[in-house]
Amino acid sequence: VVTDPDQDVSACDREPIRSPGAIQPHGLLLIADAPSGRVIAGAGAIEDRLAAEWLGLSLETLLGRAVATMVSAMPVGPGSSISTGTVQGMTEDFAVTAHRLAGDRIAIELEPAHTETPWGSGSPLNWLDAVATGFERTGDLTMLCERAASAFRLLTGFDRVMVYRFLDEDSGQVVAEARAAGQHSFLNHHFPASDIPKQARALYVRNRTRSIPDAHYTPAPLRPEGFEMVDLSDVGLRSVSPIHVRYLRNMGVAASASISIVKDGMLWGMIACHHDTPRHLSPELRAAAAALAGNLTRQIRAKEEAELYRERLRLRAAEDALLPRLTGPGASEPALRHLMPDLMAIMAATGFAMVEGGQVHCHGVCPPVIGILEAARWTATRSGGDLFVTHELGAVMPHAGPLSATASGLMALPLAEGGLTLLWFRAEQVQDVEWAGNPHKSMALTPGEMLTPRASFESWSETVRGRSRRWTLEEVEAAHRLRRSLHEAYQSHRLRGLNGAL
Ligand code: BLA
Repeated sequence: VVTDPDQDVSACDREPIRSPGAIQPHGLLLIADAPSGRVIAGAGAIEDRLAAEWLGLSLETLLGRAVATMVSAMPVGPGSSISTGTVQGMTEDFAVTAHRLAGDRIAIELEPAHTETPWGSGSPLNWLDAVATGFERTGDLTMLCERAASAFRLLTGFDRVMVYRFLDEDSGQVVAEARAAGQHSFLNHHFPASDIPKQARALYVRNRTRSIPDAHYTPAPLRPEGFEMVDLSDVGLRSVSPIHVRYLRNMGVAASASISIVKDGMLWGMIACHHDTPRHLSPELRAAAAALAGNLTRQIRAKEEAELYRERLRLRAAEDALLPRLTGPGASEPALRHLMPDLMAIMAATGFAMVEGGQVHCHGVCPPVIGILEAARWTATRSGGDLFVTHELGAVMPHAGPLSATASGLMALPLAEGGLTLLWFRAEQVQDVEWAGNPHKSMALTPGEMLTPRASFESWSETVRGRSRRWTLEEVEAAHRLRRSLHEAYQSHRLRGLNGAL
């Protein structure tokens, strides 16, 4: 469906975002030669906002002694950055940030300094501390993310603030949201990996905040000619990929800001902020946002670990309750059938089946009987009588096509002793989202618009076709334990009545 070569999503990973040769015009950029301290290039309305003459002048002349001294004392080597306070422009104050570039050059960013903060004249540290304590007190990951969305909305003042979490294969989902009255919701929406391409994700690990104050801006090119290829990776004013700008405009977003959530060196997610009118995240707020994201990450880790632990306990408790009924005295095939809802629930499956010889008993949403029989036969051969687990049956089992919608995920437990197979099914993830009430349905897709949340969902749907949510390690372990218990029950002939063949 993609006809415009600009919009070929596979090309997204090749978009040269590090050296766009231009900046966003809300600020000014100066590039100086470190040994001489002289300005050799620049971008933005320098003549109107800082100094009529600037090219070839020294940083000291243009920005004053204090800034020049701090810049000359910066650690050598690309990648180091330093905030050097504010300087007075012709009609406004600028916050100044310096970055070391390759080739013994220095980039100086000047951004509007004014800012409103939720701590007012109080201390940012106290404010951040109070919010972090609030994070700590939340009961689980969902509540933590909801609280984070509210806190970041309070901090940034943006109209819509979302916690965007990366999932399988770098696709993502909005897992929490705080928004102003009248803003539509993106909660639970899924997006494909290409919406935040690989090189952008890598850059957001290195630079933890990204501000795009006006999606309708005109890029300000680096001048004079010859500086187009300068690497602006660390420069916050860096001009934005035209494709992403179009995406924001198509979404009706005038300003966007993102804060990275980096866990163990990996991008866990992002706080994505939208505003209906132009809005800048000042350097002061960006620093606070990055600090808050650090606190959030620590709490995410704590909640994830607690959740894993709870999940283990839940599975163990459910098994403990189920096993005596499955294998204890009086266990029989009708009893087993009676327990099908519990067996399905314990694995968070969408369907469950018991196959015994040519007989099939089903619970929940299952594929047609003939498909179930085929899956039971095929998995038993394939796994050599062991547990078989997949989250994309269509990719491993021949002719599994018709099973895909209801059984993309399959966990098959053959109990050779009884000629009995237990099968847990998980529906295709797209199907899952549809059942939950597809949130993307409400988003209109205008003909020709390939970059909208609705189009993103289409593209996400295509990439996850035939896949279910993955089975967790804990669930697979629980299935192994179940297998051992049932096996022991067979050995001691407690389940004799279960199958005529025994
Ligand atoms: C960057 N894409 C981004 C960013 C976000 C998203 C948050 C960070 C920059 C910013 O804050 O705006 C994606 N934003 C989303 C998503 C939601 C959201 C999913 O609010 C959900 C609600 N983007 C595309 C396609 C391409 C693409 C098809 O949709 C292919 C070229 C590219 N996105 C793209 C690029 C960047 C980006 C190149 C980097 C922009 C930059 O930092 O210069």
